[in-house]
Amino acid sequence: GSGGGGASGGSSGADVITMGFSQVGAESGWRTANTKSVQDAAKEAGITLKFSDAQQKQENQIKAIRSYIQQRVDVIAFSPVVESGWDTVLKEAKDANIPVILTDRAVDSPDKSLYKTFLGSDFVEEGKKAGTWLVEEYKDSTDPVNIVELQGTTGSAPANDRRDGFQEVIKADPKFKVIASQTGDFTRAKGKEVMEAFLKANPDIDVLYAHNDDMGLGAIEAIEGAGKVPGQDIKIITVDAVKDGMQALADGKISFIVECSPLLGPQLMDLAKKVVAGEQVPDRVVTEETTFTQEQAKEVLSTRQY
Ligand code: GYE
Repeated sequence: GSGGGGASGGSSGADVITMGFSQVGAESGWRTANTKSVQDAAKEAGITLKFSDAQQKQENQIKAIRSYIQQRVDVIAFSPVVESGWDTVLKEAKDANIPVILTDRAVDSPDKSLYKTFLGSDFVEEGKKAGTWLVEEYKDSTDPVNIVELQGTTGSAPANDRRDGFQEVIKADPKFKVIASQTGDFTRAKGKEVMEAFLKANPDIDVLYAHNDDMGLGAIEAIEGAGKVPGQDIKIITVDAVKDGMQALADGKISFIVECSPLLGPQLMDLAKKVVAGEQVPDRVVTEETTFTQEQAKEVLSTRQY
């Protein structure tokens, strides 16, 4: 595929497609499952994958994208670690006639012509689902509900949107108070560390809202370390529904999980083939997702793929 002189990124007809993929990192169980999905799907689709891991750093992603442009891959796909600051490099790809597909996370570039499509979850919707569960859970109580929030990576689409969606739902009732909110960078280690600080500063926490399972799992260690019972003394809501999260949910330590599917690989490869062939694709492809209670987690745990 690469090296040819065709109008769109150098691919011509029957050639094998080469995709340059810049992954965020390996920060969570979700990310590990997402990487595997992309790699497996590329193999399955006969697409040559050039893969790089940016270790949660935007500068590394920009470098990777520039190198894919230089190598004249047929299509670039990436999961932008943060929303802002992509216009320049996306313009470079566009000028080189290499189509770009956003996967998993969005960018805030006003110029939508800088990428072909965006495949991934509706993170605002996920935040709303988390808030809706909470409102229902406390519907019979008038006491204040003290919430602490472990946010995802600062400036990332899922952190911004999961915060906003949740706020939008809980703000209707002033009894819900977010008493502390800080980033845990989507990792277990940071989730634990920040939760320890939350527990020291706030003796009366009712609920933890963690933007992903991994931070919630780290926080569980902190809660247990402080002599409290996760799921009882402190109710925990998380997002993702990876295996370890679902296990903690089935065990009663997590109270509710909003699903976010990392299995984007097959759809990504389909979109890539169409984009390289010059076919029209929808500018937004939203992943289908559900939610899980403790009972539901027990039922589906054994069949969970990731
Ligand atoms: O929820 C989190 C990961 O961007 C949807 O990134 C993804 C998020 C996911 O680190 O676990």
